[in-house]
Amino acid sequence: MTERTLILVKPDGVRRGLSGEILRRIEAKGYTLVAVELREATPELLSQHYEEHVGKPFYEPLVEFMMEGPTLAIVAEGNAVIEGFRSLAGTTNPTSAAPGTIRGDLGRDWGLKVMQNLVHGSDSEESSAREIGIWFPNL
Ligand code: IDP
Ligand code: MG
Repeated sequence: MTERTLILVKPDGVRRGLSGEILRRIEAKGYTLVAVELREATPELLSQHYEEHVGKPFYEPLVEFMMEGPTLAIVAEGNAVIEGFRSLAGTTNPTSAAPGTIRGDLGRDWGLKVMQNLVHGSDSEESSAREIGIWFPNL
């Protein structure tokens, strides 16, 4: 089966009206959309999704941020899509993310406890299988 990844347009991206621009970049790159759904994250879902960050200083602010509004959950498909989308997204910190990337072009530091950086993308085949199972158990 072709590789799949879980992408989230986080609440800052949806609120700022950037869902379409982010979907456009995924499609323009050539990846196929498998699922696209506007969702309200719950603390239970987020503790599974961000399992590796539970207990870190930015964990509570991260959960609060992810519940500020709806998130656009996306599954995209294509060869090497996991690495390819991480490359489109840019590095975690939007201040230093390269121009040309989603975070580099559209994100900035807002002086908050958690970095608002518009998107999430799975970082490995293991994470993508786990995260797609959390957000889209029927896929
Ligand atoms: P990633 O989203 O680039 O994979 P992760 O290290 O998995 O980055 O962190 C998850 C999310 O937590 C980030 O996207 C960002 O919103 C937030 N975050 C990560 N590290 C920090 C930090 O040091 N300070 C504040 N927020 C952070
Ligand atoms: Mg991550």
